Amino acid sequence: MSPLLAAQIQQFHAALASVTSEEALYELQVAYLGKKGSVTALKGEMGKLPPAERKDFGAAWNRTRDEIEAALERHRDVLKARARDLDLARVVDLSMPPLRPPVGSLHPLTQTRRRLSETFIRLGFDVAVGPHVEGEQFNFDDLNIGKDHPARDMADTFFVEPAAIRGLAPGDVQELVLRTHTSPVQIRTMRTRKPPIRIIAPGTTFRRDDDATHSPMFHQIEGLYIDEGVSLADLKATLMAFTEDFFGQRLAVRFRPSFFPFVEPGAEFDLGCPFCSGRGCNLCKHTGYIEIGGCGMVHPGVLEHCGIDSERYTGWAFGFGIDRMTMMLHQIPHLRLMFEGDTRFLEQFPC
Ligand code: FA5
Repeated sequence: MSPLLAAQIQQFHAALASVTSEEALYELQVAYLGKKGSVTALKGEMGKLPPAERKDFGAAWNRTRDEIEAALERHRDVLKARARDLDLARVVDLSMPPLRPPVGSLHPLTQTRRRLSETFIRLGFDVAVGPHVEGEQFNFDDLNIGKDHPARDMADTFFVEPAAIRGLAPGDVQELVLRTHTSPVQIRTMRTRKPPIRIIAPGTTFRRDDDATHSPMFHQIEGLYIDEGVSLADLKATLMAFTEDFFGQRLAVRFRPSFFPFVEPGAEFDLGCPFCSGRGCNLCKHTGYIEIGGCGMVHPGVLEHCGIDSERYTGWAFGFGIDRMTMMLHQIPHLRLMFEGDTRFLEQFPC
């Protein structure tokens, strides 16, 4: 190869090694291969050579140009890759943990219902279910709630078209209601099972109610224990064990005498407010206690309606509001928040 061309290649590679930008690379290309570039200028030298040497010089010049062009191309790729890495490093912090795709979670009420069921299952209870649309006999009559009882008032109860219902004699048509409590599941269970009976029945219930702590659609959990020699002391011990397990702390409990036609004696079950430890706060309306629901010893008349010998067996029952317990657990100020389906609210209860 001509020493002139060899010197050009050497100089070019030395200059290329210090090029760090695409602009500088373009300038180098122009300096060697542009119209007035040093390699382009050497092409003019060919005419000055003896004719016999021109062919070899021409071939060597072509090789020199090809080598320079290939080196320029390779260097351009390297610079582009370097710039891309730099951009990535600026935008993406590769040391950060990967983003998780958004995942849904169980509704806070479902979470509470499952926790309640798990707690009572651990205490030896089975889970029983009943329909939302219930006959008046199971929702009211068999629970000693007579035809003239205020609970049957149109103001409280949603009535549905009368029809025959499962579980009663064929052709027995009844007034149907959306069940106003989970207590009809007591009746369904006692009619179909023999003591000892130990069940819980969580489920949806309906009443014509609507304010900050009352909703037309709400949830209760019923508990029922029937056997020989069951006493009020068993009820108290079970509810205390449940409270400790569910709330993870020993809260004060209070039984306030109250009237429900299907229990005797009957009581309201209150819990010492877990937020203020009984000192008084907005959630417990400054009483130090929060009402959870009703309970008591199953009325002998109810046992007899279900074919259970009330001389031999006794039992207790309770019915608690799941929505209220969820409000207590999470300090939710208004019941309606739980039924609006607003994801900004629901996202606060991951599970
Ligand atoms: C009853 O429903 C009885 N069946 C409970 C019972 C069962 C007593 C077994 C004795 C033996 P009560 O109407 O008080 O009782 O309702 C029980 C709980 O359900 C209330 O303390 C409250 O927590 C909840 N509750 C009642 N109505 C609503 C409503 N509209 N919205 C939200 N929660 C409600």
